[in-house]
Amino acid sequence: MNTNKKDFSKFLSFVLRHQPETIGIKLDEHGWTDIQILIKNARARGKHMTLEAIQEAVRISDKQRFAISEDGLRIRANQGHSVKVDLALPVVTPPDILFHGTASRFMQSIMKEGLRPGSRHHVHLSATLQTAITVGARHGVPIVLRVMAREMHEAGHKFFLSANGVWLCDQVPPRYLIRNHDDKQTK
Ligand code: HQG
Repeated sequence: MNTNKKDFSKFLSFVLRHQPETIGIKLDEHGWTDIQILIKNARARGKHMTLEAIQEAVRISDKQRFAISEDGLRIRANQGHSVKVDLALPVVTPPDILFHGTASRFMQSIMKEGLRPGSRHHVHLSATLQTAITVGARHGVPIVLRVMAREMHEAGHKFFLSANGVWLCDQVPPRYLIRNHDDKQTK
């Protein structure tokens, strides 16, 4: 993706996940916003935007970050929000193991407190080791944790699966976390 397209996608993430008010748009309770109002308000604030550019950003997003409603009129981010929205995601039984990629400097705190959502709504977990390594590398030297998802599920923790395949849960207590030691072999 070229820099312009990346910036455009980051801008969409910013207003659809974190600060819709900066361009005067509102998200409904499920995170949707009207595409024409988004375009109009972005333009009024000097951010050039067209329907075609939005449709392309949705289509080429490497992680399928956005969804357009079936009627084509609204858009939302599939996950990653800090603003309060209810994505109305189904509760799903997780696989036995999920992965969480983080950075080595967070490990001490994570092994003490468990995984916390921080500024986001949920803790984000990956289905594959490789994805977790990529997520962790965003923060520094990547470390991968194995999450005993099935055991958590059996103990009553809820798991949700976003439309773009990210596993979400409220928190992960430390007893369900195991350091994965194969990180380097898969690179
Ligand atoms: C860490 C990207 C200290 C956590 C990715 C992570 C993902 C703790 C950081 C999505 C902690 C939060 C989310 C504790 C958790 N003490 N640190 N107790 N508990 N942490 O970016 O999971 O490109 O909010 O390990 O692909 O890295 O945005 O979450 O390192 O799916 O679409 O606190 O963001 O997708 O960082 O990434 P983030 P994340 P997008």
